[in-house]
Amino acid sequence: MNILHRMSLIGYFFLFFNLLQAQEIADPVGPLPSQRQLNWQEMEYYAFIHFNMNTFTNREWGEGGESPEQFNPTELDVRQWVKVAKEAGMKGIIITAKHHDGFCLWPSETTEHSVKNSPWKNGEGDLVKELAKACEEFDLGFGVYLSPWDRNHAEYGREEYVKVFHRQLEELMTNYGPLFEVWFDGANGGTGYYGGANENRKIDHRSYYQWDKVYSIIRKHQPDAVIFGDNGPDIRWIGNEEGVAGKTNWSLIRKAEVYAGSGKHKELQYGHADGTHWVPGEADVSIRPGWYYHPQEDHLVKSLPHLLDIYYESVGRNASLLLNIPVDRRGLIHGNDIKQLMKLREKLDEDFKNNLAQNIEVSASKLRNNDSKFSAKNTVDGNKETYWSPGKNEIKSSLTLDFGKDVVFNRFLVQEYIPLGQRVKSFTIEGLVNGEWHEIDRQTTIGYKRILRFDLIKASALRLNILDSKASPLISNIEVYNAPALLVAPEVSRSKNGVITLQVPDENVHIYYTLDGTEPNQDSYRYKGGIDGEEPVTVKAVAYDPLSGRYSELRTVNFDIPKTNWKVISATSGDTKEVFKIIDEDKSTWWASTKNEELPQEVVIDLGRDYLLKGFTYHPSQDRWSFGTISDYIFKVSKDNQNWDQAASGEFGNIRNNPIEQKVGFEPVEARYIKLKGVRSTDNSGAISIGELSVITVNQK
Ligand code: FUL
Repeated sequence: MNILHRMSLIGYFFLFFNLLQAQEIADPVGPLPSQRQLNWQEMEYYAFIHFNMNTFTNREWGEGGESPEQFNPTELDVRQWVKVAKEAGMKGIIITAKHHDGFCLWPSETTEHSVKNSPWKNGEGDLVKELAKACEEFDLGFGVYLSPWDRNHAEYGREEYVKVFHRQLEELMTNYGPLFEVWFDGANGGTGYYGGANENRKIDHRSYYQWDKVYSIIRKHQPDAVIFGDNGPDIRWIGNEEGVAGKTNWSLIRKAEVYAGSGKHKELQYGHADGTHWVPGEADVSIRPGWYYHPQEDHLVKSLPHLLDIYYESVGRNASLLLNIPVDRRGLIHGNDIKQLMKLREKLDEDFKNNLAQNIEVSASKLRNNDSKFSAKNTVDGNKETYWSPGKNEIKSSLTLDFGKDVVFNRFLVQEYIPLGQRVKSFTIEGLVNGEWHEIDRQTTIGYKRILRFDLIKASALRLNILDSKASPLISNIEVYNAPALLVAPEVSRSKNGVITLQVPDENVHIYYTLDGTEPNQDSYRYKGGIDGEEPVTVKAVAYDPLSGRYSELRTVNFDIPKTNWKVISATSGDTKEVFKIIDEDKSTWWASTKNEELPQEVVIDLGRDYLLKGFTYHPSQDRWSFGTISDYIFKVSKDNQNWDQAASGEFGNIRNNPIEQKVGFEPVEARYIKLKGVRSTDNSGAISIGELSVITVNQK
């Protein structure tokens, strides 16, 4: 045998060996995703729109006895919704075609409770159709939410309604083009109008709706649509309505154990490593406190830092993000929501602008290093179909990205090749700093996508160490970024004993402030900890990023006298142990008098000594479930808690729709005691409630 011959035999042997190994590496580790689940997974971020009867009744759950006459948007423009979603970088829209109150946004043949009997477009409109068309025009996916629970339908709870439900589904599946998702809610059965019966109807969620039939209708007409339900079949609920997935997040669940009503919400958040089915998580959350539009929440649209956390804790944790935007009564997305959506888009574009790992040198600790099919290079080639694998039975393994020079970064994005299953159980990343490896982060699962945020690190190389995995890890993509600091105006607060605190979400930025009314900059005081706020003072503060030289917007807060010596000395009813919350300088806490009492109800506060007062402020509770917001008031003052003078009385105009802080001025008067009397409230709870009560002294603006 000549040398050439021998070489080729060895070559064949290796080729054969490689093929065999390739075969085994690529052996799936089940359960596996379906093609429709894989397609959906890449959408990552899309919009929920809650717009329906509740928009007009200012409710979250209508009871079903509403009249179609009440549905009457005046400026409805679905193209506005679609343009906003598109600009925000979302990939689709899911609309509440029917919510629990049973009102249909399309002219269903199954019921009179729909747009066809509403004044909107004289009953000729079909909102589902309009939106489907607009989504098509702007190349967005389109999906529908169809509530199984129907508090309007007379037959709900009986056999007949299930047929109606199936027919409604059939209408939606056949008349509105291709859908990417069909959404079924877990809330089911209870009290309702039910055609006038007004009673409580219970059903067995698992059997009543005949889910097999439901799924077969969808599969028949919309084979590419994924079906969302608490436990799937295609996508699962993430177990909370805050938009947060677990740090450990398996796309698998033991389906028989978690279902609507099983109460295993936490498990939905994490999934099960040994799950029996591939059912990845979708994180749903509203940009406001409510799912539906309420004018009283116009000032409560989530902040940029909050939205950013939601993104990183959903998309960054192997879930998709379904962000709800409530459309208002005009039929438009409100300007406040648009502003926040665009801020989020801008920040995400900034964070993921320059991938430092693109096409750089990558090497792997294990054998498959130079094998093109499983090469380490595949993780930075921008091709999701290629991946690195260390080889069969190779679990503990690592991959090194060599930047060739010192590079600064604070984001690490990694993806598994999920068509062959989710495998990684634990991993770390390290940075090579001055020739030594430093651990940056230690986590558990990866899945479709994992994004880690950490403090800026300057390193010449980055190492991914897989510590444990179900089988050989298959890593398809790695990206590394240097996200600029999050620059938002500092939050300014004062404690009851007069210490002022300034806060920003990003630790890498500096805070500068002034107390003399001038605009702060780098030459002003740098915030290092509590500021003495014993006297009335105006704080102006900015955040500053020393790396980019940029400033945030300015925050100005006026503080009047501190409440250090204040005491609530009486309240006509309510929990006296809780009443201190009205002067605790914390606007998120609140107190209410006893429900179902006669109004007025009042509170009396001792300011500790005489002050020259010229007004007061009433901050209503911001709690979504609060009651007793005062609409009509009387404000009295006294020097001795015996003889009282009325300083002001009147109405807090529009406080029901816009529950922001109310400021009332009056003729200056010296007093030590103040009394707020709630004469009427915005509801008929028979109570008054207060978030925070403050005074305005003569020295303050
Ligand atoms: C919940 C529903 O009951 C809410 O009204 C809302 O539609 C939300 C998305 O799902 O369970």
